[in-house]
Amino acid sequence: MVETGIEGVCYWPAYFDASAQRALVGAVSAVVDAAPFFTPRMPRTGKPFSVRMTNCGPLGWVSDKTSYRYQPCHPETGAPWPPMPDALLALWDDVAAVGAPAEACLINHYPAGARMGLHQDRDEAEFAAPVVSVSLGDSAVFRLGGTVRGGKTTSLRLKSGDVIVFGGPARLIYHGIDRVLSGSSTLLAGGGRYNLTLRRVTPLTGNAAKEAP
Ligand code: MD3
Ligand code: FE
Repeated sequence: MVETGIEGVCYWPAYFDASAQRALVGAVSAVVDAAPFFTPRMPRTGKPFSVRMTNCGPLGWVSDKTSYRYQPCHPETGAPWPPMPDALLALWDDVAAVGAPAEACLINHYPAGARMGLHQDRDEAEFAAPVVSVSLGDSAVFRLGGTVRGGKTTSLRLKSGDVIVFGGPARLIYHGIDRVLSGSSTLLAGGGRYNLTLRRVTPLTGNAAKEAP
């Protein structure tokens, strides 16, 4: 683990080696076969995101003209999200330090040119649990700010196999992806980048609530 100088942000460069990355891509492909990528849209305006999304686990994040929300089924097929791969449950157990499993894994696909503007993640009902991010494929220029919009920001290059955890005071920071560096990895056959984010969505209860950091 590497210190980032930002309280609550833990960074594991190359947490997954090349063979573990290939296994994860296989697991993501199986998820995508069952739950195809959809194009999320901004609430109200309906403007499409440049990032495509799908999910696995009991709950998945979706966004359409109505709202941002978590739901148990795919917005287009109506099928329940596929189960979370064991490797991701094991990652959560290793790095999240909360006594309850991840409930949602959002899979973002960045084709060449896609980006994600600065935002906070606040659609979960539990901010005591961290968000755990895994990067696969092309490297990305990741921007992190503070908990208020308009503050100072720093940037970090996330590479394939990197894991970064946002907990405690960092759980509600502004963050986004400025750009993806096309051709920086050969992991994904079609190029581009995947980002997997593991989250707790519903409130921690019992011992998990008492023991959360
Ligand atoms: C800091 N994803 O899915 S990963 C997102 O690379 C999202 O696709 C980006 O922002 C991506 O919401 C950034 C790093 C990340 C993810 C979630 C966070 C940083 C975070 C939640 C809270 C604070
Ligand atoms: Fe986010």
